[in-house]
Amino acid sequence: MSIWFTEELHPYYRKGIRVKRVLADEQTQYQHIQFVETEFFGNAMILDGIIQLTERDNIGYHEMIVHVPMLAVGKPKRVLIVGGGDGGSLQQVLRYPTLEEVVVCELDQRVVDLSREHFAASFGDPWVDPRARLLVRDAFGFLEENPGQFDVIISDTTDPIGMAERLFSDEFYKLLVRALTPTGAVATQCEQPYFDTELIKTIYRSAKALTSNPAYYYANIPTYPGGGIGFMYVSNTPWENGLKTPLPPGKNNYMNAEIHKAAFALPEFFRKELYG
Ligand code: SPD
Repeated sequence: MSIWFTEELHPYYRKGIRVKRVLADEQTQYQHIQFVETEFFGNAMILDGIIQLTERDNIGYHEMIVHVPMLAVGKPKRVLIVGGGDGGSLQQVLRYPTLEEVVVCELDQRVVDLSREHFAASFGDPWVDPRARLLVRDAFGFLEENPGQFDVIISDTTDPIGMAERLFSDEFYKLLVRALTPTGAVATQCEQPYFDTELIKTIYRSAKALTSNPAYYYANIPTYPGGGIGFMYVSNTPWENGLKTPLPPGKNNYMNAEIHKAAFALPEFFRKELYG
């Protein structure tokens, strides 16, 4: 028997992965959570019908969303992850010896619980590290209460649908930047150049009004629409500072010095749209 999971994030585009079996299927107060074992990509988490991560290709996403701002800042001590309940970004943040505390602000406790169960082979259990603090709450209120606190903020979110739409607003970006230390840096999940051009342009305009060195960068992730996803780097500290900083101890599977630099090179149509 063969089961195909088909994702339709956009009405004009579909992609599918072959599933061996369903590991979990729950409706929580916030969303429909599914964990599946796939034929090629290992275990995968699907939220409201959209693939969030798979064991095989999550590493490009998590290494790029985490290390680009962390390396730019240099010696990050306090880090906030918005969303990120699956633990993938947390695992990368914990590699930094200078880190004193990482707060993960995740809305849905079940994302954390089920990820601990089904991603243990990939992520181990990063939650047992004493530097990790889980807050099960909405990030808006937390950001409002914590100005000037974080060296790095990673916005590791779902797509801008339903409740998550606010996480792509100008108001949210203002709160992110306000919660940073003066030389701090933010990286956000910032969608796909082909499918989300207008959204990314709007976010870039917000980022440009708030900081002096924002930039968009990209990673290849086969299970995301278009085979990849982009990130918005938002900071007064240039991202290029990170090119001089060595990677933290531990193994990288996607990012290296060449990828770090090349990720900021954009296809011409999109570079013109974004930067003029
Ligand atoms: N279109 C899919 C975007 C998924 C972004 N969220 C990934 C969460 C991984 N920690």
